[in-house]
Amino acid sequence: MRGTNINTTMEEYQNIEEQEQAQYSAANIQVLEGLEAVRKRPAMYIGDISEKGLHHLVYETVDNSIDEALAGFCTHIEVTINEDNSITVQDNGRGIPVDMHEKEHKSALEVVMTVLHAGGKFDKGSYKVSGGLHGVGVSCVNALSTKMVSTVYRDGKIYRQEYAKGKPVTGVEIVGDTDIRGTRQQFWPDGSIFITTTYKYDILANRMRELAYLNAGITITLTDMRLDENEKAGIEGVRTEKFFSEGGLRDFVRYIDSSRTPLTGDVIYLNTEKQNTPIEVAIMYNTAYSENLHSYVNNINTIEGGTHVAGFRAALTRTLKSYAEQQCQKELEKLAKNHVEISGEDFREGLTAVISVKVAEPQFEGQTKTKLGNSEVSGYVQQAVGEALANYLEEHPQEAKLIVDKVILAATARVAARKARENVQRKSPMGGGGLPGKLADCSDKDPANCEMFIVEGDSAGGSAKQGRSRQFQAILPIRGKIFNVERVMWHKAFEHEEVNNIIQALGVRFGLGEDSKEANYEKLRYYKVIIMTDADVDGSHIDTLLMTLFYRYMPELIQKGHLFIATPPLYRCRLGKVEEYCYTEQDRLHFMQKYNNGREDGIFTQRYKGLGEMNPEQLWETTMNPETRLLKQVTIEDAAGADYVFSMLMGEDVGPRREFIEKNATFANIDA
Ligand code: 0RA
Repeated sequence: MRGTNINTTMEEYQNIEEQEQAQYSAANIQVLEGLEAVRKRPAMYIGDISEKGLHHLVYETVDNSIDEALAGFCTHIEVTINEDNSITVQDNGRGIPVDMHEKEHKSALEVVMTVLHAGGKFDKGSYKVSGGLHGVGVSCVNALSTKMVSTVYRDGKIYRQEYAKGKPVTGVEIVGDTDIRGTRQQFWPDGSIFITTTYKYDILANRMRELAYLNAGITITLTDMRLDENEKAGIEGVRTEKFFSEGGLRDFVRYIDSSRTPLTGDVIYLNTEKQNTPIEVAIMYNTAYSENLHSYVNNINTIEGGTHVAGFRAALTRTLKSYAEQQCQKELEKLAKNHVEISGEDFREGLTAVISVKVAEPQFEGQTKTKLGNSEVSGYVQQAVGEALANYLEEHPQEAKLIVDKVILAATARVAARKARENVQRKSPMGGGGLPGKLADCSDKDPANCEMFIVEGDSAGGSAKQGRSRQFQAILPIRGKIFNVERVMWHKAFEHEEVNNIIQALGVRFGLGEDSKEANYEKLRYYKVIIMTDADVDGSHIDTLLMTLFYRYMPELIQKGHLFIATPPLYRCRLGKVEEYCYTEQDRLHFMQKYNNGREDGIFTQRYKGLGEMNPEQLWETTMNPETRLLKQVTIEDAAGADYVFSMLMGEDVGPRREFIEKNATFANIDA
């Protein structure tokens, strides 16, 4: 799904400054591959053709401007979602060169826009470090757009070229004079290629925010011109946000942790370079229990980690351990007496950290190509973090003591957790303890065919049991609110009956940190795990609690795409012979508009307050039948964003939580 796009060699990287001075010319661009391939197999180039791929078009375009900024020539990037769902990205860089390309006999602009991989990154004279996820270049964006217009402001002139499906429909024309510099790209994604062409403001905003934190000093603005979309978000008129960070990753960890209580006063921060590899790290300890480690290589979120993360972990463990051995001997002796040994993960409980490295020739590995493979980077990061952390501990003895105490507590709790978990596992399916009594299992035994609904409440559970297909749908009713994983140490989970039932029914153990290997995902008994709750505030709260539980304790269940949320309807609307289920307030208004000139009267509206109000047939028809239902898949596209949201939703502060739920509610405010 992800590729590399850093094609400068290390040697070139070391000479950036000289290169910046080297006169770039069109001859530097090499030609590799045609664009027809992109339209034929779009997924190969941009990952997929869903909403995700659609948004990647923007990232790819913005990355080119980020590169120009990293090269030192651009300070502002403006991203606009236009009223017709086209996207405009404009920067104040040098402008893409428009001179003639020697080999191609075309302008450099045209080559960049119409030839795959001709981004100026294969050439000797230019420097590229920002990474589009696929690194395929803006020509891919062009190929996948019905129309694209490039405008270059350079040398007092405005140059313009227009394309359709990647092919030029005009030459590079001079269309006016200007006293600004920069590049403006506008594209209209091809609806015959993408499943959807409607951009989501929040998805773009999260990535632009992330880019602003990762590249301190660059101003990125995001503007949404679509009045109807803005209105849905409760915003009148044009929506616009400015993302700018002076503190870089320091600000990023503060943002991620804004709903958590800091353990120590300030952020531990380093921004350095080892062997010409820029390394930036920000670390903050909080009083909670989860580990939130976010890592980036060339602005790409390395979800699977890699050598830079390994180096970070090694430095953290080694430095804190050696500090504790020197300064906290008494405490360590006490631990040893109780047969508790500190392990790596204990150093990371309540840790929020962001690591960002820029690697000249990154090797990406792993299932999703988001794992850094370059072995040399591990040592660089370990050295940089080790030095900075040792200095910090030396200079902040009080904070150091707080951190060591927390590590000791974590180790003690972990040993307790193991005992508690071993108790549970003895009762697990593989341990011969059988399935939970509350589970109504399905008859098919092939996990690939099977689904398990986690249903809130016994009455809804009853309807679901009657309405389901016994063959492939299992029902696990749970009662009331399950516990909040953000606020307890993780072994406490095993004291909860509902949590134990879920573990036993799924057949998968929880795995965390070093224990994550123990999470035996190959034993998963259902490939679809579907959370089904009432379409109201309580229901969405339970959704969140369950999602957090899986996010923290079974992250691979989400990463592998097994977790879903069911969408029950809010209303059944009938007028004469037409009858429709409405899943949102908008659906209902739409029904009124379509069949009754927007009038509420003469329409029969049944409002469902909960799943329990539907009879089993209705529940099957609207929410459970794979032919007609709407399932939302839970994904972790944006792990830092998810961390922020989960800690905010689960944290002690009620205000932001209420605000978020109200803002993001898809349910009508029927019980407010
Ligand atoms: C290579 C050389 C030069 C500019 C760029 C790339 C460039 C590309 C993009 C893509 C989006 N915005 C951009 N801004 C600049 C110019 C070299 C020169 O002027 O000497």
